[in-house]
Amino acid sequence: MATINFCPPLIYDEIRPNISLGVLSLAAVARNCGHQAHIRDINAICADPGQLREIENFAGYLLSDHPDIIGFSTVCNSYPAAIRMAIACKRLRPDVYALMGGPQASATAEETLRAYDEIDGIMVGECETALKSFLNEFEHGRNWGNVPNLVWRNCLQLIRNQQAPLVENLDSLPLPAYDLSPFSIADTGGIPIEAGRGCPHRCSYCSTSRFWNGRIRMKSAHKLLEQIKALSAEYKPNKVAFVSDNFTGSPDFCLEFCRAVKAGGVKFKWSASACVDALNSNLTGKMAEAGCQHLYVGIDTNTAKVYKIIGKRMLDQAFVIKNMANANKAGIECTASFIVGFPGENLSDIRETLKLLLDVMFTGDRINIAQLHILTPNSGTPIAQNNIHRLEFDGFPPEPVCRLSKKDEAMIRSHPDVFTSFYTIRNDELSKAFLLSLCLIIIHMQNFPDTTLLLWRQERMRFLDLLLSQAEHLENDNTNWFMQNKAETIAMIYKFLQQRILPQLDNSKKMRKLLRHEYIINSTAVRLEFEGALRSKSYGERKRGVL
Ligand code: B12
Ligand code: SF4
Repeated sequence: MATINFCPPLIYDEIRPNISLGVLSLAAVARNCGHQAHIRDINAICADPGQLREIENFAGYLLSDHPDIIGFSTVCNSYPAAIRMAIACKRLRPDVYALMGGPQASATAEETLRAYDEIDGIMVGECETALKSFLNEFEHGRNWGNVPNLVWRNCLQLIRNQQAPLVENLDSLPLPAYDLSPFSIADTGGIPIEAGRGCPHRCSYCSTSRFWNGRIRMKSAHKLLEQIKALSAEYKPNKVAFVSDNFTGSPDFCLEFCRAVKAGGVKFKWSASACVDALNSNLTGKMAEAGCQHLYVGIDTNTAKVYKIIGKRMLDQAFVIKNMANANKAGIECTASFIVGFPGENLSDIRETLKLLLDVMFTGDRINIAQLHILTPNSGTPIAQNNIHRLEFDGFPPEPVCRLSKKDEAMIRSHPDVFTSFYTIRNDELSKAFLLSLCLIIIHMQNFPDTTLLLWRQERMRFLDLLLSQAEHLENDNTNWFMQNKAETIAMIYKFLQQRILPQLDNSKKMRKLLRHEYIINSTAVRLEFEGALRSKSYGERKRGVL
């Protein structure tokens, strides 16, 4: 019997219930084959995010119970930390096998093994089948050439073994080992259940299609209901967060699932991810009837030029707004995700994206959350490969959620091929500081939802131009707003709205009152997350009090 300790990816922005289904699925596989599996999740034991800067200090914890193998699950933004942890573990216990898997290690397996001798092997792609074989070889013979999906060193040579076929029927996978998670499932607010893997699209910036071999596979409606019933009985919350790349990627599956929920008479609330083009009134109506409350919707952009760069069919702006309104009318709130920073994107493209973003926030009776991200060129994606010579790194991550230490920074600079996603693609017209400032304004402006709505409805393009000019202003400001705390940033947005926008309006008395009111709510409860209590009431309810 082998013992394997799994380490989930670090979540930086806050230490929260973090259920990493990938490692729980593998832990279930290991246990079913008679091995011992533990989850060693630093997210669960680290009370102060500042401690993550010296991540090496956690090596003793990761190695507790004396495992034979330490298995790191990796995503792009915590990859330097994962590698540092692996190195620290090897220094403490040179005999432990340091194994890595997950999207980031899979995309950079050879590059990582070449750069870091301490990593013994990387298992790429879907690993339930491969892990069984690895654990078997670990016990009997260690002929690593027999283990599918493994990239490993044979003397000094790197060997990439063939990959096992994808699991044909996801229903056949064991239930993830939820019982091993150090987080209480009851605290998650929604039991995370994997609904499927893959997506029918192939967006040029996304690592998914390569990772799951360009296929979409969903569990059957029957299996999902069976798992929901079992998990709800055990863990109580009657909300489910479906985990998959694109829950609506197969509309047939989606309709079948909604039918099965209705026929089964099961009542639970759920959230999922979706593509905006699928959200017709029939589907959204059925999803809402089946209990869907929230959708995470990728919209990305709003110009033909950028759609072409992404490799997606251009969607008409009116169609996107109509589909978002369909979801809202059915009673589903949405988080809509947009991206800026594509190669060749210019200010006028960004203006179009922001126009759509603001329209989407206020489509119907409900308020939607809008996210604006800077493009991260993930390793191995077409967009990263085609722009390899335009990648730049300025010492800051492209998202505020991950704070880099000096050690991380040095690693990223030394190995751009391993840590590509920390780089941005040079844009001759728009600086990264400008794009970051814009993202920051859009994120935090949403703490003033009613003021923003009024400004957008009354002023439209004048408001948009002021937003863009404020981003330019911050671009040239020496304060690093991404390093400020949330209260300081909200105060900055308040000042911007109060001092730069309202004085330009003819009749701003009502707006001033509203802005002040929202600022007070924020100051007493800044700490609320966007998706928290501030937005828990339907927008319609609040709007009636305002307009
Ligand atoms: C749910 C989810 C989240 C949740 C995380 C919840 C959680 N604790 O896991 C939230 C919303 C918080 C989130 C945040 C982010 N996410 Co996310 N997320 C996903 C999503 C949709 C599902 C993850 C999942 O559970 N998959 C199901 C499991 C079964 O698959 P898996 O984890 O890949 O595990 C399999 C293999 O990878 C492998 N494996 C995994 N770990 C290990 C470890 C070992 C030792 C071995 C051998 C094998 C192995 O075996 C598993 C079974 O086959 C994926 C897309 C996807 N379909 O996977 C994106 C995805 C992982 N996210 C991604 C990104 C970019 C992010 C963010 C950086 C976004 C941002 N800008 O902030 C943050 C990073 C947060 C963090 N540090 O973890 C990217 C990662 C790309 C990359 N190259 O690294 C993905 C792939 C989406 C995409 N298409 O680009 N995310
Ligand atoms: S639709 Fe979403 S999950 Fe599918 S390829 Fe595009 S970005 Fe990735």
